[in-house]
Amino acid sequence: MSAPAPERTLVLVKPDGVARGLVGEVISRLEAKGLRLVAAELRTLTRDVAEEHYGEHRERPFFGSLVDFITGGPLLALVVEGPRAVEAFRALAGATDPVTAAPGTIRGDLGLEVQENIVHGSDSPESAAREIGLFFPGLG
Ligand code: RTP
Ligand code: MG
Repeated sequence: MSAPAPERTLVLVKPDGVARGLVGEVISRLEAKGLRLVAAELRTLTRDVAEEHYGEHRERPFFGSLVDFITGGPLLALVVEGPRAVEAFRALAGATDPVTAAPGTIRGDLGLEVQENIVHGSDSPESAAREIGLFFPGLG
């Protein structure tokens, strides 16, 4: 049986992760897993981009706070590639709430706050295509 075709996902090291100096830790974990970096850029999001990125949560009570947080400082945007990269990175990241995320995951090992949960990873190949287009419009 042949290996699945490589897939891409958008990973963000959120502003809390950058401020805490966890960029190297996150990149080490995904590279050790076998995922490969395709693009990387440190940037501070505009509210327009943040609201589009998290548009699915527009009606949620935490939306305003989430946009404040994600635009509140520089984040590291990464495009990562590998077999089943979307699922592979979500498994590395762990559950949304770091308190209940499994030990061994990025959130489970490194976080305590549901909003400041260090990383984002696209939740499906369709989301990945949309998010990569938003963050890196020049990418193939
Ligand atoms: P992400 O999109 O950032 O990868 O996280 P996720 O799929 O695990 O979780 P999602 O439900 O998409 O939530 C997006 C981000 O919103 C913040 N959040 N805050 N205050 C709250 O109850 C709450 N719930 C979610 C987190 O930063 C979460 O990652
Ligand atoms: Mg999500």
